[in-house]
Amino acid sequence: MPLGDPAGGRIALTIGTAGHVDHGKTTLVRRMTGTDTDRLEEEHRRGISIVPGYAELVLPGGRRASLVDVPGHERFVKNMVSGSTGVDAFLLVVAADDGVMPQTREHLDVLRVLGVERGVVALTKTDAVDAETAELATLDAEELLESVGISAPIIPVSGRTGSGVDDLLRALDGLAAQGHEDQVETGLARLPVDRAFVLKGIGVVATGTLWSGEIRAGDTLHTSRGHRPRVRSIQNHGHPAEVAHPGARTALDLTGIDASQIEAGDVLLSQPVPASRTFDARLRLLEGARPLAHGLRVRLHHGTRATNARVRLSGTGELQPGESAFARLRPEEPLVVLPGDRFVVRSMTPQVTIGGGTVLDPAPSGRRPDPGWLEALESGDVSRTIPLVLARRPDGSMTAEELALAVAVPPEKVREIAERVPEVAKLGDLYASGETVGTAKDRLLEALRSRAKERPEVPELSVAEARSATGLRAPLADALLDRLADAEVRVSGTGVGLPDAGEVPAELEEEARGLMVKLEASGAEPPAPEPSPALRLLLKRDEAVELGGGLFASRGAAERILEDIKTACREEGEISLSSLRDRLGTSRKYAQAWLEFSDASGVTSRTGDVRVLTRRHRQP
Ligand SMILES: Nc1nc2c(ncn2[C@@H]2O[C@H](COP(=O)(O)OP(=O)(O)OP(=O)(O)O)[C@@H](O)[C@H]2O)c(=O)[nH]1
Ligand SMILES: [Mg+2]
Repeated sequence: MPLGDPAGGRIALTIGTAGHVDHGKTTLVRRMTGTDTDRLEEEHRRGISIVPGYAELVLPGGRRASLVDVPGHERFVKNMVSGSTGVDAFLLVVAADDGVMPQTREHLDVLRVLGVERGVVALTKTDAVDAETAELATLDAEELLESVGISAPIIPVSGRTGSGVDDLLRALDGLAAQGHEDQVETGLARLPVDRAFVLKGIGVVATGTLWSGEIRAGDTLHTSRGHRPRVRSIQNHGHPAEVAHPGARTALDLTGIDASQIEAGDVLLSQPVPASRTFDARLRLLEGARPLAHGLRVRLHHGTRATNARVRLSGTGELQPGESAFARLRPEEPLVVLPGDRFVVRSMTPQVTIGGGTVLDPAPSGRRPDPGWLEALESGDVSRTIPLVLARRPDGSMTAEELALAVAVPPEKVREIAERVPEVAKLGDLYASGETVGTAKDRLLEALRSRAKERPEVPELSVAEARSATGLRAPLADALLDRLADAEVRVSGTGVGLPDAGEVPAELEEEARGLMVKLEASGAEPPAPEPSPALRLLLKRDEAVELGGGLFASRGAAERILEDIKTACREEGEISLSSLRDRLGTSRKYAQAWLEFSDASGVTSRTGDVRVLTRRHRQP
């Protein structure tokens, strides 16, 4: 950043030139900035501009503007469109000796389609014409502006002599004082790449005009193709900079990416945004265009990318000139589009600008556009659209940042609105449809109630079971459990239950006591009770043990028999099935069950036909 820069490195305005070939755009830019925006040898040789060129303009009030000088030749309108994305205001150049020509009109169309409706007209080459010719050209320009409903001052200048240039600079300063177009600060940094190349000794460099957000040295960015380059350093209009601000002509020195992995047309993002294979939009046809039929293929320009796309119109078979409709666009190459983004549409043959539009839904569901939904999105009423966005993701949830991108408002605004809108539930950092969350909660409580009924002795669901009972995806389910914990449910180390789940119903307690008496009384011949809540309660409390073969004993009886077995082994050195049978005065079946239990408890181990004490039980 240059020393003493009052704007702190910020660009007050990004201005795009426009105008017919040879009308004097580059000459005027050079006159105002001292920068020759025709960098290519071929441009010098042919005397025309081919690719957009960039210059920094310090305005009389000290504000800084970024100037994009576009080519006027009809063959390079595609480059003009790419250069004009991210522009706030136009500098329409009309040569006094030539008047309004086809690309004067087409460039203005492109700018209008991109939503750039303020600017100034420079009537240049006034040094080369008489007053009458200049007057005619002025009338021509006035008529053009009027025909498209744009008002802008028309300032006579000469790029050759410099006359009128001060007036022009003052007019541009007036625009800069108004600042940028209302840019939605969604918090996302987005840089459509217009050049990517390898600079010897530096590495991969990508350049473009930063659309939104900020990029800092050290940031890791995301490309639409999933690469994650890191920003080693930044230049703004050739000055080293710590941070790139919106509107700035930015060059990024990147690491972690090969030159083959990034190209003009890509976009660099501060967070990953899925590229759209199809999107829904409001599509407008220019007044002078031919009617557009449903299903037609067009050339779609978005950011610095141009691709073929199929247009499906909604509610009409043919779009008339000057009219608009909802449409679904299916680009041949996936595009990173966000709500509110503008795009330009050109016909395939002849290649002329026929219209453009505004992206409404970058990830539409359903087979055809849903007009009710698109109208809601278009209304910009986020208290209406946020609940709709969430309701369209019945299993899911979104963060404020994700919602911000979906409805094109800043995340703070999402938080503020979501707070007030009853259809939106907030769980931790996640937002979800109130209805989804309500249903999930009902499902969970129902599952807990039925578990308590079926298994009153262990009336809990594991956390995994509780999650799946909600029907929500894990992060949202966990957030819901968190929210309900301590009030509506009890979450403990053992699982999730209803708050009163710790208390065992009195009848069950009584039944368990009765069963316990039975187990105690049966001594060496344990019963085989039906599996019941009472039995499971005793097992859970470790008051009863399972011997195998469906036999259950009280813990006390089991300990006594194990002691007996230990004593026998210590006396005899070993114990056999028949000796235990005689000792307990029972049948082979029970003796066998006890020996197996003793083995399972680690008291004995089997060697041949007999059991011996395990090492740990050899000493009393
Ligand atoms: N007499 C006169 N000639 C001019 C003036 N401005 C530009 N020219 C001449 O017009 C020709 C085209 O000028 P450029 O500035 O390259 O025109 P351009 O609009 O940038 O052309 P493209 O970028 O190819 O569309 C050059 O020969 C210039 O010298 C002017 O104010 N007076
Ligand atoms: Mg030029």
